[in-house]
Amino acid sequence: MGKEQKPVMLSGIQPSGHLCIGNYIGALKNWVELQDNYDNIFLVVDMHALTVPQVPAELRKRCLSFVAQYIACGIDPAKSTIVMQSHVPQHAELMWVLNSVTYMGELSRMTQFKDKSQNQKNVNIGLFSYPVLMAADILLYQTNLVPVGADQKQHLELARDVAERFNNRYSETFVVPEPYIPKTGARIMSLQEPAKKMSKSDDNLNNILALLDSPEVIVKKIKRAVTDSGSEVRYDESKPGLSNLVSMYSVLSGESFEEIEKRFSGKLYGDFKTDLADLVVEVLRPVQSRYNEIMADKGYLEEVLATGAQDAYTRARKTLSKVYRKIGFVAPKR
Ligand code: ATP
Ligand code: LTN
Repeated sequence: MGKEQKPVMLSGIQPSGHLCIGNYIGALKNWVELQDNYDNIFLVVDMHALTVPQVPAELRKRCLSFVAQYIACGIDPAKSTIVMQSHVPQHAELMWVLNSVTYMGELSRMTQFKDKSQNQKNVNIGLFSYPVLMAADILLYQTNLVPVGADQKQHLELARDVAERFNNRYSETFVVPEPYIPKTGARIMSLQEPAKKMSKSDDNLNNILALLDSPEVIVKKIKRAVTDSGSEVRYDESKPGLSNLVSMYSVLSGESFEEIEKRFSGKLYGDFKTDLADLVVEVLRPVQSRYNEIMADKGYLEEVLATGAQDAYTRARKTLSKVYRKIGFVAPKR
């Protein structure tokens, strides 16, 4: 089957903080596993990252580092188009059109907006309209499948609603995308505060396992991870700290909860944590060594991004021209 005949899969991550095991389990790992069956676009959404404060020089470095980490995790530029969002101006252009088919009420209900705007004196408009830009990212490429963690489900529903509304108002234009949310690991929790989600921008680095953490740091963080009272290693929703570690173990080893319970029956939390740390270190070892190789060759990264931008630009232009025609804009004479 030619690349163009496969259904389109698209996803993206904001270049903020440190890519972490939550991002890997909830998103990146699934991108890699699904990439052979789809026509793929993976974005580094630098424009979304502007909605929270950034130091320009650090943002620039982080954007390239994220591209290298995508590839190091197994995204193959020969099979997948890797795109820096700001390299394709149609994302912002389509967003503007979609702003006019999105309601204030819908955006006010987004839990990510409520969380991120909480306790802030001046909330920027970008934070509010963030899901409209995400809808534009998805709809621009006629995406069929969007693999994300559970926290993005609501944003994806909005993208579907906006697509359907546009299609109803102006006739069939956009594919209505489906989410892909993994059964286990869709919401990896913080190591120290298991009631909240692990987030790559968390100021407390003890809450996250970063993909680039050294083996020593990983061992230390897992050893210190909050577990609940008791001694039996098992998945139990009333024990969020332990269950979070069991979920991580399950996804990374491919073993079911029952198999893990059997394997650690009669053993202590400490034994389980030691094995989990070994597992995480082994999963991340090849990722880190590939990452170091890729980062040593900046020319390669630039080439991947140039190819990605070119491919994405051509596709994005096609959708945007169609949108402009449907809404009644006059086409420029070429
Ligand atoms: P930030 O703290 O910078 O807002 P984040 O860690 O929440 O970042 P995003 O850029 O919002 O990460 O998300 C990137 C992808 O990783 C999304 O698909 C998201 O659903 C997924 N993801 C984020 N955190 C987790 C988590 N704790 N468990 C599973 N998936 C996650
Ligand atoms: N909002 C997403 C990142 C994102 C995204 C996308 C995910 C931006 N555009 C398109 C999937 C498809 C987040 O994870 N915070």
